[in-house]
Amino acid sequence: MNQPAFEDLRLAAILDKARAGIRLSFQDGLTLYRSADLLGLGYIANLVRERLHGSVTYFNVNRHINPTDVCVASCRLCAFGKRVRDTRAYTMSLEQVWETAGRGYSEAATEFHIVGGLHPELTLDWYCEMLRGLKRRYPEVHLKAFTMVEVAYLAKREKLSLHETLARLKDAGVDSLPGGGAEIFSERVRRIICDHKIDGDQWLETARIAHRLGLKSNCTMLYGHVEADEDRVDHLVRLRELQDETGGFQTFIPLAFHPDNTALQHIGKTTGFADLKAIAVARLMLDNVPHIKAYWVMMTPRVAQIAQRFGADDIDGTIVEERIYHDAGATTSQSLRRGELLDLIRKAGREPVERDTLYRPVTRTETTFTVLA
Ligand code: V47
Repeated sequence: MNQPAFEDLRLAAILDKARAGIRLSFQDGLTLYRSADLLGLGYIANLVRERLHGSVTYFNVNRHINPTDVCVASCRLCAFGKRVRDTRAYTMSLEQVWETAGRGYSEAATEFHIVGGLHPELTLDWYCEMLRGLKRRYPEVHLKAFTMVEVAYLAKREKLSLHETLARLKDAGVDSLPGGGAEIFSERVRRIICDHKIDGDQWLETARIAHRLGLKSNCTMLYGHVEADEDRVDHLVRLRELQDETGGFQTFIPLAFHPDNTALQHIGKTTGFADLKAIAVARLMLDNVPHIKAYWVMMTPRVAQIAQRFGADDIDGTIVEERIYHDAGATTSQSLRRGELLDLIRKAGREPVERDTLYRPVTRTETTFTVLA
């Protein structure tokens, strides 16, 4: 069999395992993160990616909606959340949420991605009414709503179980959950970057219950701050273990820390090298998660495009309006047109496939779409 000449000789054993479909160990994960042989890592990750998805790169036409930036958590990693009394803070009315959803709707979105801060006054009923109103107005649009952190906060405030809270959200219209808020599960690191947030076990437990209720979700890892390689590998292994149990994760999205306007501003930005490595290592360690997303807002469209040759098979979508990364200094645009995504993917030699949130192919005109079951 064709054997590439790796600069890092340790990668040969990892290639053998990847070819044979043998699960990589914690130690393998460390080896991958500590290797500077990016082309070697990319070669192996691309092999796995092509085995799973051939040459296809998935994208979607979606719209982000952030109903409020008011947040009780004050995470050091975050530039988006504001105190309730902060004069810069905003909270949309229900009418504003519904109206925002419709803006940019001419290029018919198949997904609304809805996340916000932990608002101390907004009730579960308010969120359910928001969801019902969206479903009434846009019945075909998939609602990918609320991070595990928001769900757990709502459950605590309403004195309901996670199961009951998720069941009510599902009944009101939640179709799946995004992957945010996982950060890094290590307690040592969480104490520094997000000490008021639920811990890693609670994040995983919320995902477990969502999956048991039949809701798919995504998962993420925030890297490039104060975490060690061991913390990253531990995070990936814990996601992999839950996925063995539930099969509910669709997509993993590595998120590079953006330091601007956060309390961790002294930490530098990640590099393109680190971002591509995060994609490749994820593809190799998460053997049971179907998709790896190179989120173009976070990576820049240029690096997200290259990532399609380093293990990623998804590039996210049109987005229309992004706040979390732009508050933290992202210099990317807020939105890409469908045609721009097609062009980026094709110019990486990949075959673009528009998907809905559950990865079913979509055909469309400018204003309507059909999901192919
Ligand atoms: O939960 C917050 C992270 C997440 C910063 O599921 C930051 O399809 C970097 O989860 N620098 C929100 N990251 C984004 C997110 C996401 C994005 C795209 C697609 C999907 C999906 C999920 O961003 C937060 C937090 O983990 N974050 N602040 C920051 N300064």
